[in-house]
Amino acid sequence: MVQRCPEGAVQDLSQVQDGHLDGVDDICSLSIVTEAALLHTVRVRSFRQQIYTRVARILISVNPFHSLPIYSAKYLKDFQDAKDSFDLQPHIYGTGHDALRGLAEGNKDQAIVISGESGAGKTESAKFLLSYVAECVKGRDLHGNGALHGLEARVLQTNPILESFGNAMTTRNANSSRFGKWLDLRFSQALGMKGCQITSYLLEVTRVCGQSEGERGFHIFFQLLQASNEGALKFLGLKDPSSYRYLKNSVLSAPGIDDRQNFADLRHAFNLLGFPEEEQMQAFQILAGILNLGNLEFFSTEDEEELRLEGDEPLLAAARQLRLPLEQLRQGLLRRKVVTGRDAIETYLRLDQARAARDGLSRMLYGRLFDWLIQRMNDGLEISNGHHPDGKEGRPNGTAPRLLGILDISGFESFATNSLEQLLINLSNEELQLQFNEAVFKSEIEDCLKEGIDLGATIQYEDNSDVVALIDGRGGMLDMLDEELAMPKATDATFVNKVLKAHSPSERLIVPKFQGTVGFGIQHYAATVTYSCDGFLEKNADRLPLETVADLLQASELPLLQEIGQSLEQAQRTSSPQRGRQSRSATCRFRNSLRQLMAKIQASETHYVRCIKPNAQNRPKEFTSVMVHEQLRYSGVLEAVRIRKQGFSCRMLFEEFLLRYRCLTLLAPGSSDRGATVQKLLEWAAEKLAVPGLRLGSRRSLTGMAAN
Ligand code: AOV
Ligand code: MG
Repeated sequence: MVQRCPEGAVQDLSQVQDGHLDGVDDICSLSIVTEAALLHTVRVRSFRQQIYTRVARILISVNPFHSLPIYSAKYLKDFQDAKDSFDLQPHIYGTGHDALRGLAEGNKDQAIVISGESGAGKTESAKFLLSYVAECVKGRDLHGNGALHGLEARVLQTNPILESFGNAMTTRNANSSRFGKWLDLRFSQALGMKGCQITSYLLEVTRVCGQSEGERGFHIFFQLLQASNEGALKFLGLKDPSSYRYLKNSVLSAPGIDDRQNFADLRHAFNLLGFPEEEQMQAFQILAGILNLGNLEFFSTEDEEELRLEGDEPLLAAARQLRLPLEQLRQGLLRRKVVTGRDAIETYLRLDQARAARDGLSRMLYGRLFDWLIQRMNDGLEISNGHHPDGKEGRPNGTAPRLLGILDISGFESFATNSLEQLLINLSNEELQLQFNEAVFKSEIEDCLKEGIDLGATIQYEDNSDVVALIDGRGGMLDMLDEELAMPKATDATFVNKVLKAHSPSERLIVPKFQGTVGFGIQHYAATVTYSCDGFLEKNADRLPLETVADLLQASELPLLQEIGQSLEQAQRTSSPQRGRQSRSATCRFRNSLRQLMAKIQASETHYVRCIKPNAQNRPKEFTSVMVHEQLRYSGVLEAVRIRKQGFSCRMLFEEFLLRYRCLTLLAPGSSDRGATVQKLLEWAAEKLAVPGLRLGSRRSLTGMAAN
């Protein structure tokens, strides 16, 4: 759980001054900004159902937990028609407006980074943004008949598919995204939509085989079980959730989630995106196959010489749904080849190995199915070719597509037990926070320094580069985890010992209190999280669940499984042994994709949406000040306000300044040197008008940075 500050720290409303009480649109317009004023403004506004507040170009969004009438066609039109989003109330459509304007005017690609803890409203924000963008650009390259043209409508239909397969109920959020996504929207020069590519990050496949108390498996399983009672899906032979080991401990229904309706929406989306009926059925068969695989149980013969299956029914059902040769599946699950010298002998797996292989196969099938869905959607959303949005290409001749990226990743997480998945999710949140710090704070300080204005100690922000280095730097935790792959005797415990030895003492690394604990704590930017490292090595090695899995899947009668089998075989063939296991490790792949993502964001003009969860119970009209304060603090919003104020937010070129205030030069005659004239004017203003804090930059590219 995120650490909270004491209630008293944010209750001191004596800090809130007159004129602050009415909840301004843009926090930066307050004359004096205190933490209390910021918190108060956000609170007043959220009770007025004004869930959005601006901090310059950062948008704060407080989850209302009930639907609001602020996303109607009227709102859409108002923003579409607006010249400047700042002319209107702060709104997520305003962020969309700014990004589209950036695309239309500038040379840079645009990125919208949405962050916030689990349940804060990131995914909903991403959906509102996407609908806004789709509506704004509809028909621009065609003849603009007022309806959403095919591509824009299809891009919107990726949501029901991604959410059915990638979202699940957690204790934090009934519709929690269990993967991260980056949408790369591509536009022509005339801002007509030309394509969309989805990149996904870290689907939480462990959820397929089991869930923590009070949680649910992926929505799609429950949708399918409901729908398979009737009509076309009866052939799947599915029963109720209690019949399946993988769903037995799941909560059955998620509040606010209508599985039946969502399944209808999924089918509609599949059809609209051009998934043929046979392919849809194959995807459902794979899901049914996974549920049946989960019911396989093994036992050893008394002499422990052999491993057998307890009852053939689940195996028969799994083989039937996956269209796999029965005996090949059975043998694949029970035996493996051991190479000794030149000979290879077949042995039975141990009981625990067989169970791990069964679950590994299920997870792999689900993960590959998800990747395949995204690949198929991307193929169908690619209109023109010749450019792939990998972020490397510039726009040299002005004709290449313009890119707008929208990022919605899993929010910062801290559960009762945290594993490698949480470490990687939290690392991605750390990297984003670092990027935000660099974009907002460092560049501000550097700009001021260039002008010879030393902000000294006035600007302090929580620099998290040391946490990023601890986890992701050279010789950091993840490097060490990869190194363990090459060590024959390595265990999770040896890994933890090495980490503690190499990196402690450190403010960021917390050594476990009890000896023998295989884990450590990390003081993240948002909170301290304790990680249990059991299984880190195995997860990182990312071994194939069965040696024979590529052959087995290619023997299936389902073309989709054959395709997955072929891609597995190809990956095996192309992975070079010289580069070693480390280059294939799960964390290595993740770190590469994270680097690519950060490079894309860095190369873009970035707009930030900071989502705030106002209470832990997901209730409307409840605002827990301590919780909100903490989120405003760790997300850097408080510091962003301060820096804006202290960092001399008003800037003008000498020429502009003199043009605007020419009349004053009559009162305070200047010299031929523009800088000197401006300096004189400022001194005159400071004395006569009692305006404090006007300063001049030494490089004279600015008139100075006039405080407030
Ligand atoms: P998340 O994406 O930030 O969590 P969601 O976007 O799924 O959070 O929001 C959680 C729930 O809050 C939604 O299912 C809605 O019920 C409600 N909600 C969010 N934003 C709005 C809004 N603008 N208007 C009305 N209701 C809203 V996670 O994926 O768990 O990190 O990982
Ligand atoms: Mg989400």
